[in-house]
Amino acid sequence: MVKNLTSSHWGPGIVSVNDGRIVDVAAHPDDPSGSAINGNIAGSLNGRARILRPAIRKGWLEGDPGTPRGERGRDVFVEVSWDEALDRLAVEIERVRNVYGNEAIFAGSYGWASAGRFHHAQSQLKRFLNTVGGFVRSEGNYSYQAALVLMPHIVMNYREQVAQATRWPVIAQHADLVVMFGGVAPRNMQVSDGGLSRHRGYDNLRACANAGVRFVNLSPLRSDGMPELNAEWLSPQPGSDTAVMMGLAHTLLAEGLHDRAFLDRYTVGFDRFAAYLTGETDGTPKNADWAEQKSGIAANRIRDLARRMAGGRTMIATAAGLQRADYGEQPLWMTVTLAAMLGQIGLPGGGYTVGYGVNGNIGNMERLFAWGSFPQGRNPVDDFIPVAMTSEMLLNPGGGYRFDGSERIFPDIRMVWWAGGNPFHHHQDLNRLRAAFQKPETIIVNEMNWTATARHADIVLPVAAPQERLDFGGGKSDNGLIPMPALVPPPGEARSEYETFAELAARLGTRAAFTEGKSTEDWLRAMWAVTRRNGADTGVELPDWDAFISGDLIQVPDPSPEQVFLADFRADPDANPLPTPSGRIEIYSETIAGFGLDDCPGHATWRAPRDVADGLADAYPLYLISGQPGTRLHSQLDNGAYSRSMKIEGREPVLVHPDDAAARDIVDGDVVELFNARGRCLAGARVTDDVAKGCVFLWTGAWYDPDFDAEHHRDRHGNPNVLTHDLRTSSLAQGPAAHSALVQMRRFDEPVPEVTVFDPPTFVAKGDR
Ligand SMILES: Nc1nc2c(c(=O)[nH]1)N[C@H]1C(S)=C(S)[C@@H](COP(=O)(O)OP(=O)(O)OC[C@H]3O[C@@H](n4cnc5c(=O)[nH]c(N)nc54)[C@H](O)[C@@H]3O)O[C@H]1N2
Ligand SMILES: Nc1nc2c(c(=O)[nH]1)N[C@H]1C(S)=C(S)[C@@H](COP(=O)(O)OP(=O)(O)OC[C@H]3O[C@@H](n4cnc5c(=O)[nH]c(N)nc54)[C@H](O)[C@@H]3O)O[C@H]1N2
Ligand SMILES: [Mo]
Repeated sequence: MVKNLTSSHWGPGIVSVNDGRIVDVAAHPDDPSGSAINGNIAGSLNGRARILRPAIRKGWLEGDPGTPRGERGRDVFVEVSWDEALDRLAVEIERVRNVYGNEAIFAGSYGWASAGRFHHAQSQLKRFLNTVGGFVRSEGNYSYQAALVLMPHIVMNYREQVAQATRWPVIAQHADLVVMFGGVAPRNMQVSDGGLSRHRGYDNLRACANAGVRFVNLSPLRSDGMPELNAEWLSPQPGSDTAVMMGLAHTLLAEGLHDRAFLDRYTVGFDRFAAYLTGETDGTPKNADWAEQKSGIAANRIRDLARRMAGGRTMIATAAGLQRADYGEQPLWMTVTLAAMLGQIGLPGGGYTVGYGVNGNIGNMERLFAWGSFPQGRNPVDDFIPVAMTSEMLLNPGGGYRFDGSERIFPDIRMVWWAGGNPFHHHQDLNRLRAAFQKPETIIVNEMNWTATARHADIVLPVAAPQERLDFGGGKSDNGLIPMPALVPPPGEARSEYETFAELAARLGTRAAFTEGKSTEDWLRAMWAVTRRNGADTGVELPDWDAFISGDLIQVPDPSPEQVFLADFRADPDANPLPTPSGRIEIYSETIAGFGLDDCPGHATWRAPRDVADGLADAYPLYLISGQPGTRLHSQLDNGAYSRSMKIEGREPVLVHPDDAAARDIVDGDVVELFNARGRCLAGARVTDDVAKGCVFLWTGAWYDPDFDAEHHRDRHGNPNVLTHDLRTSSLAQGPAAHSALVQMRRFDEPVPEVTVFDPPTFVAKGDR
């Protein structure tokens, strides 16, 4: 009998409790590849950085309303009672609404928060704000913003694409070759939004290799391909995949290996693209020799790969990471274009997928029916910003910008509220974000831990962790329902967001609208009733709430184990047209061409990454890649044992090629400094030929720990976003472009400073200095 279940985005866990405290969390015994990230939970929830009481920044307390004093991020905090925090917050919300209106409140609050259907931080925050007049939201995500905006123009909604991705078992049976741009990173398959009941992807990928499918991994990191795949490893210069794909496409065209019949029947605009590919329009043929110059991959290998791709059943698997880069729309459009030229879209095991590695369920599992959810209500404010424009918005109120063809104006934000995200991990150019975070009159952060974001707030509200509150888990693309009983009490005065918002709503006269008179358990029983009814409608019988919450996790059937992406469209494109203007795949898009954007014209186009085009490579010769960390989810629980076990002298590891290390007198285990004109950070050198020469790979998510006495406010810990730029993919999608940054690196010979961010900030009594 499985007891003490919990659920995280990285899978189900079994919690060991001693004396009212979590001492360990192990993976579920039935999970064939349970995640070691569970090993962070106990240490972080019991850690020194846990927020135990509401706290208010001293300079905010001392200033007049609307004119806070001091500098966010440097200031000290005063711990206060819940009543004082909520009384002051209610008055401040009223003031901001009366003086500026709800359009001055930004609660985009992007972030992963925690698994659990009810205690989802953003849903709680947004429902509360919707009862008091609404807020400016953000649209899209940091994961695949370019795909979200581009794909509907050229194929279809991106989220539906991944939900319909060809399944790996189909690939095992039918494919000869999988060409992975950016790999299918096994470390990333630990995670899926809202959780996953089993990690199935590893066995499914191994089955492909066992069935004789060959893999090619084009990536700066060898380990983006699972070792068992025995993938052939090619490492194009970061940001040059569009050029490689064009070299492949040119070879197909020049050698007559493209599928003209497919292009005629299922696509529009190939001839306009072909005129660019051959150089007819700009004098530059994008052939394999040209692609070699851009990418560093030998022309003969590109030609050979093109022939192999045309010679059998080929799946092109492009990682979402490729589009988190300058002009990130282009490798996507080129993936679709190349797959269309091969003519295998809609065939089992052929075609393309963007984002197999983006979570553990894509290509492995889908949800059969919708789980019950906590309703957010209606937002009376309809203004929004594209998700990665936070700094831009705060620094340029009233400024204009382009997004998906429209012209938009930034709102004038006075209050910022974050619950369930960590912008001082996730956003690019953190020095710029620090400047932007000085602008608002009030910043509120709900958190479990004293992250850098909490330290940059004025009012900080402590939150109970998933294992400290009653809930149930159900992943967005998963088949599992997971009981999440409250196993330990929250420490200090931390409490659930539902309790916090209910009390705040009471002060603002909207308690009844927020709670509808229900307790947490009432809501959960109602959400479970919806889940049960939706199950019954699809022939799945679920137990009642009491039986469920005291039992083991439940798995419901896979709705589509044999799924092949776009099989229906291929079978009959007239009966099943795509939702594009032409009903076909748009290799050339009149719509996008009509937007008149220099940085995203009407067909896939080569653009060099900005730092490279700007000539920064002499001063900063190394490409910085900052992918997702294997030892945690983003920045979550970074002070837990598993995450800390991989650090080097307490710093985040940076992967360095032996030649690049030797050229700088760096050996494995050294503390190094990474820097460019935007910022600098320390990290621990991990010397390995797993990473391509000329690239350094620094995992994202180390809690930002600025040293205000050092140049550029050097981060002591190793957060790559002090080095990334805050320019976005293009004015089409305005997606984050974190993977395009050049840096320099040196051995750090000065005394190595202590990492301070795992300790709480300084607290003072009111009136103290
Ligand atoms: N350089 C670089 N930067 C990147 C990326 C990259 O590849 N390179 N990747 C980007 C991507 S794809 C993403 S998705 C983002 C992720 O960015 P985020 O989603 O912001 O990262 P997380 O660390 O998951 O932040 C979640 C925060 O919510 C808190 N939290 C958890 N549960 C709760 C809760 O119940 N209530 C409250 N109030 N808080 C809670 C956690 O403690 C944590 O601090 O990062 C982006 N940033
Ligand atoms: N353990 C763990 N798993 C996670 C997450 C996590 O934080 N931790 N985060 C989850 C989230 S929110 C997301 S969005 C997904 C992200 O999933 P992905 O987008 O697939 O992940 P990334 O790690 O950003 O990028 C994948 C790989 O692309 C490669 N790459 C980067 N730039 C280039 C390039 O220019 N060319 C080529 N060919 N390759 C390049 C890098 O080597 C990198 O390892 O992962 C999810 N899974
Ligand atoms: Mo993401």
